[in-house]
Amino acid sequence: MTRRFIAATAQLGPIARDEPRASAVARMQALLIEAHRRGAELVVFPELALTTFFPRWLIEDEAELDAFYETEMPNADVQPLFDTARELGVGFYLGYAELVIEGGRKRRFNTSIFVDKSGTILGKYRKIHLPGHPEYEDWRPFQHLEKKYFEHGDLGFPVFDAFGGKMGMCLCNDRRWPETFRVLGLRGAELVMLGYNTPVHYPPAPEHDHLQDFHNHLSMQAGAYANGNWVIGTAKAGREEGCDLIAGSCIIAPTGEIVARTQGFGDEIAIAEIDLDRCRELRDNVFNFALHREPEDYAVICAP
Ligand code: CDT
Repeated sequence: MTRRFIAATAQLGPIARDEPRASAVARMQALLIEAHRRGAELVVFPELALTTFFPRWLIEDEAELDAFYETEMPNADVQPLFDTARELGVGFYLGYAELVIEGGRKRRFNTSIFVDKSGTILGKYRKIHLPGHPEYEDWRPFQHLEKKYFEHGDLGFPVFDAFGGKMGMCLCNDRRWPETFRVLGLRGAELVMLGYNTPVHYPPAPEHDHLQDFHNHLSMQAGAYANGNWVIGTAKAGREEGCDLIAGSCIIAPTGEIVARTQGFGDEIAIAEIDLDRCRELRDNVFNFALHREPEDYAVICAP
């Protein structure tokens, strides 16, 4: 089986608070059709791609909050994206807010799925590194309430087989943690897909605002290089409900080089050919884990 294919990062511009899911889905269908026209067999959409980034607000009304979550996947709103992808034979990664009832209580996760070319959900990931704060903080110009609205993901960092290789997923803040990529790398991931919503303004350390794009690419390029895997990172970008989100969606080779990236802040794709065999350039050499890792000296990393 060939281990070469064309992939696309499918960046979304802002999604308004009152924008129906059908509109977000139609925008993603258009991107997927364009990606397919340019030869792509795999498309990566952003984190929380069906709605606005609602953790920027304190939402006290439970029904209002619940309306941002999906209780089944696919559902009637998202089915058209599944149908188009299956008809065109394109696999995709999609981030969304997930609400499940377990043991009689609501559980909320920041989730991503990977859907193969036949429309089957092959993999699911629930975000592990939840940034922000658990309660309303009135000094902030906008909130980042992921710690209030989501539970810590309970699926670990799973790796699954697709496109002739091993695939992994993570979400946004996870990319800043080397452990994310190393755990996926130790499990053999050759391509890591991730979506992000990253505000330009970081209220606790505004002196870093001008570094947001740099830190975004630094994290993903380091994750690719130090583990010898491809990375596709996709933004929800632009001025969303008055909050500026970075763009810079990209495809990164195992060498750490950005081989494709978006140019603007709106709906846009960038494509590149992925050759999974290129992972060996790193994995057989400088990052040959079996030969060169020294785990007996790393114990502190796993201590709580
Ligand atoms: N969505 C997400 O994880 N965003 C964070 C924002 C910075 S931390 C408040 C990120 O790591 O990009």
